[in-house]
Amino acid sequence: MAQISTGNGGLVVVNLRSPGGFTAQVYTHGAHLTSWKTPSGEEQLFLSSQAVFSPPTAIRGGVPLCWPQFSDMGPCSAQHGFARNSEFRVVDAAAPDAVTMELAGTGTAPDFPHPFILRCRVTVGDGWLDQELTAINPEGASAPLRFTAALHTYFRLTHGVAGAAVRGLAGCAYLDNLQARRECTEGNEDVGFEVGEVDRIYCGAPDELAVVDGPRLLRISKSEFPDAVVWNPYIEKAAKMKDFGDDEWRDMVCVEVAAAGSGAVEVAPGAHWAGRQRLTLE
Ligand code: TA6
Repeated sequence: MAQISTGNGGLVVVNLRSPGGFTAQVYTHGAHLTSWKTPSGEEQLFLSSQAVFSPPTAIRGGVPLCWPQFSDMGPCSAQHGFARNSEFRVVDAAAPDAVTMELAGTGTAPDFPHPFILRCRVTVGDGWLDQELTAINPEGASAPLRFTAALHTYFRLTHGVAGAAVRGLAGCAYLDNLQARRECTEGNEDVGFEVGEVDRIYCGAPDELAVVDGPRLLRISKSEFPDAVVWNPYIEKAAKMKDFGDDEWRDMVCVEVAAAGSGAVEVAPGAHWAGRQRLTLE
């Protein structure tokens, strides 16, 4: 059985442990994965020291769920949709190393008038972590369920941004959010973060990527998420975010498996879609 306890801000958190002692924490607020640690306690995810644990505010760091839209790529008024601001319910915590949480909609939301069931399952293993997002269009729904999405992962850098890169994107087309989403092509095998904000949606990105953190490598494997978003806010953007320390841009990078630039996912009534990421420590 996974252990349920009271976390930051008095919020409910589910504590997972792998057979070899790796741990993870998932809050029911936003089904938000906030921590993934090695047996010796080394944190792999970035969580801002200024993060707010007060719903409906989204927690800054860990893995916010962007659904039913990534950024402004959908009908919702809220950037990244409403899943990360919503209270999920635990539907399966029978195993010590995994939890499934669920959010159901009846189609009454003004900017998303569709019934849906959204599930997030996190499993922590010895040296790896799996996260699966499943969107169900209920039987009898009158229309397809259409959404964009991302697992907006904040990775913690232990050797600073100067020694960091995202590897595996050479030749991939991307939309540059800093140039009105102008379409570009990545010329480097390693995307670095030393000269300014990076905010790019790589379309049709390879399913195998890696975060370089000095001598460390953290591998990302994705399925059913065709795209990958890479973001580091750098100095100016960091200073503008109230729930983010001015210098914290040096300690993190976001690599977000996404269904965004390649277009929306469409699920027929009675069907479902499931996107996954596996994070593996080298
Ligand atoms: O990660 C890509 C991005 O869309 C950036 O443009 C930046 O806005 C970031 O998400 C954080 O968004 P948030 O709404 O969490 O402040």
